[in-house]
Amino acid sequence: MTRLLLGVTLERICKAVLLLCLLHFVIIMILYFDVYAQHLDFFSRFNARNASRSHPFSNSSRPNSTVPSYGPASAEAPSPSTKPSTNQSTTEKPLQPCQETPPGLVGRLLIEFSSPMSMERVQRENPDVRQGGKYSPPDCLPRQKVAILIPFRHREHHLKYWLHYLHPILRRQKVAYGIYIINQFGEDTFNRAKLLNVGFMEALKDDEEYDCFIFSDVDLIPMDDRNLYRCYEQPRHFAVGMDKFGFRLPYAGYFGGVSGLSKSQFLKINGFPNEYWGWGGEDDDIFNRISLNGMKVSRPDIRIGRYRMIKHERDKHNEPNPQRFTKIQNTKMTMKRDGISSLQYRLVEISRQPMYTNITVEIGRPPPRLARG
Ligand code: UDH
Ligand code: MN
Repeated sequence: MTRLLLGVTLERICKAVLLLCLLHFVIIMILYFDVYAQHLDFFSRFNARNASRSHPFSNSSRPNSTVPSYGPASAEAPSPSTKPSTNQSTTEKPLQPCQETPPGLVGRLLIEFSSPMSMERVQRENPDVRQGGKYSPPDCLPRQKVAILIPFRHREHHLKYWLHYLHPILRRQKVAYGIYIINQFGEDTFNRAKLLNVGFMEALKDDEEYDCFIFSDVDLIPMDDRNLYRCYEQPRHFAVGMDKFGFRLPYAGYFGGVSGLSKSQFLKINGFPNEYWGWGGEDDDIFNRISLNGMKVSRPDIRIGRYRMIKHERDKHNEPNPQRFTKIQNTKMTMKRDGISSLQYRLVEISRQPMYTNITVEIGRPPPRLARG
């Protein structure tokens, strides 16, 4: 009798322990999904990698089941400019315009920076990227030609990760693009916005068909490939939710990190300011230029516009610019004279690398400080 009772109790304890284990497992899974939702996207990453290896003309891409419904912003129509591709495949059928929503997207992506990265690996995994970091989809005609411009100095480590993640994403997005690294020559104070102005000019010299310009920091990687790298009816801010800001927009007028303007939008605001030396303020000035010229910033849904930034310390010669607060008060006055119309620089070297085009440029230094008072 006692044995029987003991048996029953033991059985119940076992069941309870099992149930607790199950509950624990479920809770862990929920937390895992909530906090590190992107980790669940292992399969999409796997598929994406397979796709990059598959034949460029093959249509048997990965299953599409990981693509959830699209947020309101991604359904937004891009600017209507249509352009025939210069890189058409040799198939007999004429190519059709690329679909508004690319069919092979995978949604959330696993982005991490702990595994080592090498340029050889990036090259090996992106055999269809042409010299200079150029690519056009082989199976459809893209509506835009996009120049991606990256302000740069001494960030080779970050660049490898950027190329590793972005080439496959852009390929899935069916973008016709070229990657330009705008490398500031010398060790004078860094000037992000002026480098981007140089990038605009030099990209157009390289290929006058570019009609869309995307400006990206080298350390920012999108966590979702539904954040489409193209130009829109209004200037676009892509980096809406960065990990360093808790995946939220830090303030309503934030325009930093990754942004995109069509050629005409960029010219309408006279490009970016050349006079912001050191860290900060230039993105707010650009936001002001956009508003002052009657345009409105467009953004992807906050759930889609998520980014990881590779952790780093502040660079040498890019200290916070103490003049930035006063300068952003004066955009209305300065934007007409300071911009693409007044840009001056000395080209040092253009070198075509397999995964990008490097443009090294001398952009001068900040004017000597005016005496205070
Ligand atoms: N950049 C360079 N080299 C430099 C400075 C800037 O390539 O020496 C480029 C690069 O593309 C970078 C972008 O300019 O991503 C923006 O500069 P940043 O990454 O320094 O700006 P962020 O706002 O960092 O990310 C501010 C300093 C954070 C210090 C944190 C200390 N814990
Ligand atoms: Mn950074």
